[in-house]
Amino acid sequence: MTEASDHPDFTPYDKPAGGWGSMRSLAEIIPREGNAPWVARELVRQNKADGFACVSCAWAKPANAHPAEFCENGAKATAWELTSHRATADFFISHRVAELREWRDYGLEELGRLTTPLRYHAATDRYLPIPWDVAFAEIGAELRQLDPKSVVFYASGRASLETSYMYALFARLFGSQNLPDSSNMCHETTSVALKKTIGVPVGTVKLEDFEHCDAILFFGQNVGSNSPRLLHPLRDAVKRGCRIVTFNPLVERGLERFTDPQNPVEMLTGGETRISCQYHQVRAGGDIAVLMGLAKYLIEADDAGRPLLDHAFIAEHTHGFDAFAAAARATTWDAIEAASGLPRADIGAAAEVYATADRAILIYGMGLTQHVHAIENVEMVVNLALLRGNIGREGAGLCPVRGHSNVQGQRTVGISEKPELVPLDRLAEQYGFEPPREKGVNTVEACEGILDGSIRAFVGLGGNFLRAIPDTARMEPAWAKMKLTVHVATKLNRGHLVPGEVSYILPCLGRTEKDVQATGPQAVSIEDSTSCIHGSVGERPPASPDLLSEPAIVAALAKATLEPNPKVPWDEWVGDYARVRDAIEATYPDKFKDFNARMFTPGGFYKGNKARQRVFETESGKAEFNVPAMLDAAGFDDAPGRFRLITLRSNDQFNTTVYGYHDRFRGVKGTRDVLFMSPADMAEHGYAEGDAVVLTGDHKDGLPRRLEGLKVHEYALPKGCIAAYYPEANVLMPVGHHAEQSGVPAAKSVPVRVAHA
Ligand SMILES: Nc1nc2c(c(=O)[nH]1)N[C@H]1C(S)=C(S)[C@@H](COP(=O)(O)OP(=O)(O)OC[C@H]3O[C@@H](n4cnc5c(=O)[nH]c(N)nc54)[C@H](O)[C@@H]3O)O[C@H]1N2
Ligand SMILES: Nc1nc2c(c(=O)[nH]1)N[C@H]1C(S)=C(S)[C@@H](COP(=O)(O)OP(=O)(O)OC[C@H]3O[C@@H](n4cnc5c(=O)[nH]c(N)nc54)[C@H](O)[C@@H]3O)O[C@H]1N2
Ligand SMILES: [Mo]
Repeated sequence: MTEASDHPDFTPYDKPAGGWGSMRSLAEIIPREGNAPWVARELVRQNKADGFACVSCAWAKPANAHPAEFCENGAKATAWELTSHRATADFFISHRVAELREWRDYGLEELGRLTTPLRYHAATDRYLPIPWDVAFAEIGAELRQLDPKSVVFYASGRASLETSYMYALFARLFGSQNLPDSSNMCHETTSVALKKTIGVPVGTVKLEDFEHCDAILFFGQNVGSNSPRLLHPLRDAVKRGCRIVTFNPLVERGLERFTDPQNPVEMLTGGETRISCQYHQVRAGGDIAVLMGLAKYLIEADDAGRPLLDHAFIAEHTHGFDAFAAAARATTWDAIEAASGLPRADIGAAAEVYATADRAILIYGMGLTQHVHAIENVEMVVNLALLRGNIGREGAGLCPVRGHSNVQGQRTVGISEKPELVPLDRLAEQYGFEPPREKGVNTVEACEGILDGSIRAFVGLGGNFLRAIPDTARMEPAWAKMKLTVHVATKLNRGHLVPGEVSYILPCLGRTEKDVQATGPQAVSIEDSTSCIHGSVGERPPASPDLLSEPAIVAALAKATLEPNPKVPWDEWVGDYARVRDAIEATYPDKFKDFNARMFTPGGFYKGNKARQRVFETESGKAEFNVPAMLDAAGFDDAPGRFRLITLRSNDQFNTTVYGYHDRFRGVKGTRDVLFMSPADMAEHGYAEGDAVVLTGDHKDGLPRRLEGLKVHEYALPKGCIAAYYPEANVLMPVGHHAEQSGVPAAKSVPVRVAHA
């Protein structure tokens, strides 16, 4: 295991992603959680039709699974959940919360699984054990005294469809639409932009499309660390002759080279597949310009008589082409080069790959969604796809790579602050109540409400909200003023350590664990990034006899808070999750037809996607071209001494969960206190490798923000762009610095200044 070290090691990693490196990494992970024998056994069940759905990312799970259908990071997530370490009642009795607040994220979660419900005891500054029934009764009593509009019901994207449906219903029966989700920090940009442009809030590709595409354009998604199982279809596509072009400020190893750890020949011969045929280090926030350049190239070549546009598709299925084409023609290459940081020739070379591909897939991640002008980023991806009819046919389409394993599914079953996305009339009829109709708060609005005192209580279904949000140092004191905080969680994290006036931690089963209820062992379900729904069965004995399942906790909270409603059979639902699935099917008959019968279909069952059929349910009834009002997504001007800070995930973390201190592909071992800076910026600003620096915020709101303790590390980045790890860098991100329209915090270009410490 790699712990933090006073003598960190920076040796550039010269090996491909996958391969022996990932095997060695696995050999490190399993012993570190003290759980060797059964983790290995469980890993074989991961992502299989009769097994459990990985708790890490949301990438698709194939029908014909590999013998080992998991990746290094999925294995870490499983080992993390199945750890033999325990955060026991005795531990909490002997540690003050103020003391634990000094620990790093890594140390807190390394304590292991929570074992018993806890209530904060202010007089001794400790979390102390409490019986479940007392916890539920007290929380219910607190909630009943609060205005429902002042309570936030957050969900991190991991809880199952069954739990999520019950949770959203609980919030609405209580009278609150305040249902922000981790996707508010993530792919909400996708949900807003795709809904507006193609009529569905999700991507259009399925796994089999990767067998037919001729080109893939990759924007701001780090496949090697964050969705490594996607490397298999990518490698197979490249072997078939598919060409991949990548746009990313950092050279990410998984996008460069890959060795398939499941392939004995590649493993033994050291064979590797070069993933990207072109790799363009775009400036952070430069993608609108890149995409405009690609579009301009195609449109002008087509104008000149080379037939590159799919005019039949454009005429039949799209709206707004003329205005967009005019804008692309009018945009100068000088402006495109300045905003993207890339030479015209490079953009032309990429355009040629796209132009000569009969079918292309466009993949993107947080590098596009977390900017002030993130919506324009995604709209530009759509524009480019529409130009060549790359939506709604085999081997082509849009592929936003989602984060948490069920983040897309939570939105599907009603966790949303936006009333128009939820069938409220049907819920009203099904459960005989009048649901709230006004918009609830999203993540950023919840932060604003906590800052101004209008939000009085926070209930969290998983996650680490207070650590994942922007402006963490500003948020913590305001957070502590809330009346009530309740966290349903598997492990202790920093968010729990800033208690409100009354605070509870409710420990739950993980997805890998056996969940036995009145009718016997239960299964749950999740939706992957490609809209396929999978059943999942846990088999390990629970980490503690005192844990409850997430559905049981949600039902008990609801019963303690709400008047009884004969139409909402909480107990029956907890006794048999199949009855929750019946209820989901009744609310969403199109998407979940025969839910119980189909949930274990190998490869998942497909929820369906109209855009894939070229039915675009937009305002105009057609797919929409959009003209961006700017070329730079950053949302602030360049100024002398102002940098664009990219906040990054290492290869050894899952969001705020830090597994260790080894960012293998970036060659960083033993530390996370790193500021990645280009050699050109180091020379210009007078920094040497290892120099200690202070970062300060440089946002137009003028509020003071500061991060100390980082050391400069030379790294290939475009000039003016620097990078540091999330969540440590979140103190520098203003709450007000978020995507317009989607509200996603703009974590991929934060305006900051750097100084010697
Ligand atoms: N192991 C592991 N797996 C995970 C997670 C994890 O933390 N660990 N998190 C999960 C979650 S919730 C999510 S949302 C996903 C996140 O997965 P990704 O979408 O891959 O998110 P990031 O790693 O934050 O950043 C993606 C990439 O964007 C690049 N980038 C930054 N700025 C720009 C830009 O302006 N333009 C372009 N083109 N690129 C840019 C960065 O260099 C980085 O390579 O992964 C999920 N899977
Ligand atoms: N600067 C910056 N900030 C970011 C990002 C970024 O790229 N840069 N990315 C954003 C993104 S994409 C996301 S999705 C958010 C992540 O925000 P969250 O989803 O809120 O955070 P996580 O770190 O995934 O949550 C980890 C915690 O979840 C709990 N947990 C784990 N498994 C379970 C379970 O099965 N049940 C329950 N009830 N709890 C469980 C554990 O207690 C663990 O401590 O962060 C966002 N913040
Ligand atoms: Mo995410």
